[in-house]
Amino acid sequence: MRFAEVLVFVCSLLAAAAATAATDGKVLFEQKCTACHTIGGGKRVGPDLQGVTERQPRDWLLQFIVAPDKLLAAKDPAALKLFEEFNRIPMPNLGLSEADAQALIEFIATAGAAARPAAPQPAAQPALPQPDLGSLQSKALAVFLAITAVIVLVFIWVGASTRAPADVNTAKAYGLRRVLFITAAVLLTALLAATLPQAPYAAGDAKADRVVYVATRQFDFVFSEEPITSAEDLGRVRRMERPEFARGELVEFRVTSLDVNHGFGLYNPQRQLIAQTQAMPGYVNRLRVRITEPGDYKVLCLEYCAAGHHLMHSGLTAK
Ligand code: HEC
Ligand SMILES: [Cu+2]
Repeated sequence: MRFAEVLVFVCSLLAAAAATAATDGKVLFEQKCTACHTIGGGKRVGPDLQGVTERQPRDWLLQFIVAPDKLLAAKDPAALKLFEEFNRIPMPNLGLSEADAQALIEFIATAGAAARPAAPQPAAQPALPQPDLGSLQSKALAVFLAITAVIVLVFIWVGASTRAPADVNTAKAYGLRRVLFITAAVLLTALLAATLPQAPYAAGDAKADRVVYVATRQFDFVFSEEPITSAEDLGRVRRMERPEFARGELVEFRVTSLDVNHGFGLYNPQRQLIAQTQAMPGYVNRLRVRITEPGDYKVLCLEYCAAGHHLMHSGLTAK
C-alpha cells in the first residue's frame, strides 16, 4: 500500500471509531439515562443535563457518572449539593466503565449544543377540574358505616349472649347457618351478575384499534408502537413522547417492566382512575381501554418502586 492509501485507511478507521463512539453514547444515554434526565427538556428525577459539560469539570463528570455513590460517600461538595437539591434521591451507580462515561459525556456535550437554546417552556397548566366524586364518595362512606355498625352490633350481641353458660341446640344452629349461607350466596351472585357487565374493560375478543407498548422502569414510562422487551430495545425503538388517541378508539396497552414491579394506572381528564394493570418484569400484561372522552389523560405508577416513585408519571392525549 502506498502512503496515501494507508492514510485514507487509517482515517476511515478513525472515522468509524468516532462514529461508533458517538452512537454508543447516544444509545447508552437512551438506555440508561433518559429515565431520569433530559438534555434541554427540563428536570426529571435528576437535573437537565444541557450545559452540564460547561457547568462541571470533565474529570468530576467522569467520576460522577462512573460512580456517583462513591463521590457521595466521600462527601464530595458538588455531589452533596446536587443530592440535597434533588430531594435526596441519589443517582444510582449504573456500573459504567470510564469509556462508557467518556462516550456519554461527548454525547451530552454535542446533543446539548444542538438542542435549541431556551426551549419554549410550556404555558402554565390550567387548574385541573376536580374529580366530581362528592355524591359517590359519600354513598360509599354511608354503606361502609352501615355495614360497620351492623358488625359492631353483632359482636356486642354475641359478647352479651355468651356471658352465661347456655345450652346450644346444634340442629337449630346448623339450620340457621344453612339459611345464612344460602342467603349470602344468592345475594353475592346477584350482586356479581349486576355489576360485572359494568367493569370498565372492553370486550375481550374485540379487535383493538391501536396497540401501544409500554415499558416501565425506575422512574418513567416509555411508549412505543414497537415491542420493547429489554433495555437494549430502548436504544432502537421509536418512542412516542406523548401518545395521541382518537376519541372512541379501543386501545390495547401491552405493559411490561424493565426492572422492578410497577403499576400502570390510567386517569381520565377528571383524574379518576379508569384502568390499571401491573407492570412486571418478564411478563406482558394487556390492558384494553376504550378512550371515550377527549382531553389530557395521566399515567401514574401505582406501586411504590423506590425513592423516585412519586416522580413516575406520564400522560396521553385524546383528540
Ligand atoms: C434513577 C435516576 C437516574 C439515572 C438512571 C441517572 N441519573 Fe444522573 N442524576 C440523578 C439524580 C437524582 C441526580 C442529582 C444528584 C443526586 O441527587 O445524587 C443526577 C445527577 C447527574 C449529573 C450531575 C448533573 C449536574 O447538574 O451537575 C450527571 C452528569 C448525571 N446525573 C449523568 C447521568 C448519566 C450520564 C446517566 C446515564 C448513564 C444518569 N445520570 C442516569 C438520577 C439519575
Ligand atoms: Cu412506582
